[in-house]
Amino acid sequence: NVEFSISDVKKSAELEEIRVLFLGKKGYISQIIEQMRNMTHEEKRSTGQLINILKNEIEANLKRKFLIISAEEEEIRLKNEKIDITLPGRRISNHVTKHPIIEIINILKITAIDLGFNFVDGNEIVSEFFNFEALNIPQNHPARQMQDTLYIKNIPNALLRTHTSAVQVEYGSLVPPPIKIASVGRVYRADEVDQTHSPMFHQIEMMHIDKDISIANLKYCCTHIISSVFEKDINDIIFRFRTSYFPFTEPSIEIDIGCIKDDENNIILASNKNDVNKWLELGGAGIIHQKVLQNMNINPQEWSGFALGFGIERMAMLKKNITDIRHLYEGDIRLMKNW
Ligand code: FA5
Repeated sequence: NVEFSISDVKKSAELEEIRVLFLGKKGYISQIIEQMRNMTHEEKRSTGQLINILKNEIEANLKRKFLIISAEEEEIRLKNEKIDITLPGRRISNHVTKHPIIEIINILKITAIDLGFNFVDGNEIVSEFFNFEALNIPQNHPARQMQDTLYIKNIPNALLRTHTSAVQVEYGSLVPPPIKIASVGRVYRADEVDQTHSPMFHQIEMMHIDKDISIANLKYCCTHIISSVFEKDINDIIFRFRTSYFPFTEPSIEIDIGCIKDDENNIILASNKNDVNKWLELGGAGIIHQKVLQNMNINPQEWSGFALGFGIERMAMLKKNITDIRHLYEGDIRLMKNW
């Protein structure tokens, strides 16, 4: 009878029910023991032996069955938990993209390396000498005034570089020509903050000093960079070279990108010259001034060079249709969405 009911069992929980039914406090075995109260000494002895055998037998059967059932149950559980590695993956998030500034910097790095420039690092805290004097910016120049430049308190002559041009003169005074270097980094100015101006922004600087460097080399370099950054044929981008003035280059030019500014102040790249109603200044450049070459101990009779400095935020804004430079620093995840 016992064996019959145990062999029918399918679940380990049912086995426990059977155990309680036979071996539990109020189970069959206990009931038999209860009835033994009225037996003679001899009867008690023989019945007790039988009960022990029966009890052991039941326990052994339960155990055997439990081992079989639990193995089966384990197999079913593993089968259900099996992972189907052929299922397609779940898309995690399309918010995980590069910050627009990093994206532009990466393009600039690849492009500059393609053009044969080597990247060098510069410090963000520099001496007045490398930020200004070595670049032929005299003491009384407007850029030297306190409202434009952030000086380091208590350290005489130390300031936060106002442009990456500080890197090139320092490098040029350490390494003899030919020199072909580029540098990317943060620069700081006590500028009035507006849609296109931030007190901290990024620049890329490129400097090429060699025999017979001319403005043609500079123009080629500028157009190649603009074309790479906006991922367009240069003929499909409206831009202009405009004569300008920098104390450290002569002649000096600035590069403007033709844009359309709409009623809501959005600034977007123009694809037709006639649509341009706003020229956005991207950067400055020029043929390195003789005095600056001399400051780097380079003989202007023998060597010539060009230098350029582009604003990276402006490129990011135009490429990604970001209407306000401040959006680039707000840490709003929507800035990265779908880019
Ligand atoms: C310079 O900083 C020169 N050092 C560039 C240069 C290098 C000229 C080598 C000649 C030879 P400028 O101050 O114009 O020039 O700044 C260069 C670019 O930085 C600007 O065209 C603009 O794109 C960007 N820029 C300037 N000020 C800000 C600002 N406050 N916020 C964001 N971008 C700025």
